[in-house]
Amino acid sequence: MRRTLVAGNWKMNASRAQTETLLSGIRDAGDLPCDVAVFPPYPYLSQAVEAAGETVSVGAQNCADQTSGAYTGEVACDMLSDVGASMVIIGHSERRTLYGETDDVVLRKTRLAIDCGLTAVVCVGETLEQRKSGNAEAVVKTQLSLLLSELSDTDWQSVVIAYEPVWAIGTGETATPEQAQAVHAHIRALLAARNESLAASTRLLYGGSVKAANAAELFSQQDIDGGLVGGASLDVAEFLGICRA
Ligand code: G2H
Repeated sequence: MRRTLVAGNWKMNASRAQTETLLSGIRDAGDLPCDVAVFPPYPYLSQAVEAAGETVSVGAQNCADQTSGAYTGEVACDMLSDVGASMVIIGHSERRTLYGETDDVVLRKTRLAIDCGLTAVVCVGETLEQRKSGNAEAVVKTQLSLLLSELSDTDWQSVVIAYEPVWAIGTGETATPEQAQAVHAHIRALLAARNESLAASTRLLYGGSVKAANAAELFSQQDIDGGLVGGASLDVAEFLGICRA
C-alpha cells in the first residue's frame, strides 16, 4: 500500500539551465516504477513546476515557521503552494546543524506546511557520535516525539519521514541496508504505538549517499519506502537509475 518515493534534494545547487536539463531528462524517461519528486532551490520552483508536468512533484527545501510579515529572507508555506509546490523538506540535518532548527521549529513548520496543503518530508537522524554511543534509535525517537504527540492522524497523512544518519550525508558512506532497516523498523514501531494504520501507510525514506548502485538493496528492505537523494539527484542518469531501482 506504500508506493516507493524517490525525492531529489538539489540543496544549494542548479541554475535555470540545469533545472531544465534535469526535469526534461526525468520527463523524457516516461513511466517510472515509483513516485518522483524534486526539491530545487527557491528561485527555480516556478520553473520546475512548469517543467515537471503531471507526474513529478516539486517541493521546497525549507519554509518559514511564520505565516507572513516582517521576516526578511523567509518564504512562507502558502507562497510555496501559490507557486505550485506540493511538498517541503523540513528539519534536514543541515538546517538543524547550520541554522539551529530545533524540534519545536520543526513541529511549527510541519504544522504550517500541512495547513497549506503541502506534504512535509520531515528529516531525522543521528550523528556518528550518537550512533557510536548506541543512541541512534533514542535520538530519532526524541526528534519524532513532538510530531507524534501534536499532529492528528489526519495531519500524519501529509507527512513523510526521511531517516538520514548525519554521518552518511554527502560523505559517500551509506548506512548498510541492515542498519537503515533497523532504524526504519524502529520509526514504524513508534508510529504503530500511536496508530497501526498510520504505521502501515506512512512512507519512510532513507537518505545519505544513496546512489544507483546501492538503491536496490536499500529499497528492498521491508520498512524503506524510497530515498531522499542529494548529490546523486544532480545527474539525470544516476537519478533515473535510483528511480528504476
Ligand atoms: C542527505 C542526502 C539528501 P546525499 O542529505 O538529503 O544527501 O545523498 O548527498 O548524502
